[in-house]
Amino acid sequence: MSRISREDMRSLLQVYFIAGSVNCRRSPADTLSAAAAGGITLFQFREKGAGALTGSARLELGAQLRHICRGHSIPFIVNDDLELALALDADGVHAGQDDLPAAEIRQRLGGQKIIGVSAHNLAEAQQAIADGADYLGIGPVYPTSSKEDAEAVQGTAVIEQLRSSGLQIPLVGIGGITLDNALPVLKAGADGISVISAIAGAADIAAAAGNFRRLMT
Ligand code: 3NM
Repeated sequence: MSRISREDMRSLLQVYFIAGSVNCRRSPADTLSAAAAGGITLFQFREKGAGALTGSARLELGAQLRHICRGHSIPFIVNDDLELALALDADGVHAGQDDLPAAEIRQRLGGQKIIGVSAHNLAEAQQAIADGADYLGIGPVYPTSSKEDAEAVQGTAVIEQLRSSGLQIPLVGIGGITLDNALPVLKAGADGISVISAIAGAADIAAAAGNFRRLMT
């Protein structure tokens, strides 16, 4: 099987929802089901932070969320943990700069799975592309309280810089993105937005996801 095309990847990145149990006010399954019904295009299981599940509880939650994604034909990406991704037969892995290099993940996961990498500057972006990343996550665009070790806020500057340098890899902006501040991220050259709290923390999760989706059309 061959790698996902850039155009297919761009479509999937439009409304990229990330969550783990610590981000959800309702159960993670209810949260993801509502977000999927509302129109998210990609999901990442990110079980991190104080109180995050470990061991078999983490595996069981992952399997439950993977099942929900399958029911909605939404690809299921696992944050950081290659072994968990393999155990769940995830559709891909997202790696930070401190995680396994994309080249190693590609070798273990095979050619057809999706690999995303967080990048904060041109050098990291170029390395990730050389290593075989399918998309890059660029952030934090705005201040965020969802990631304890987030780097300095950079606005849309890095996205603009990567695009003006001629990079054509699919990109998603992340960090503090809401309905009110999402448009500049797209204008800067991102193919989509990635959010935790603007969907997981919304009073009406399906409506929030639907509103992001409408912004993309
Ligand atoms: N990664 P929210 S910011 C998971 O900068 C994550 O790479 C970031 O959550 C990065 O939408 C972030 O609630 C948290 O701000 C995004």
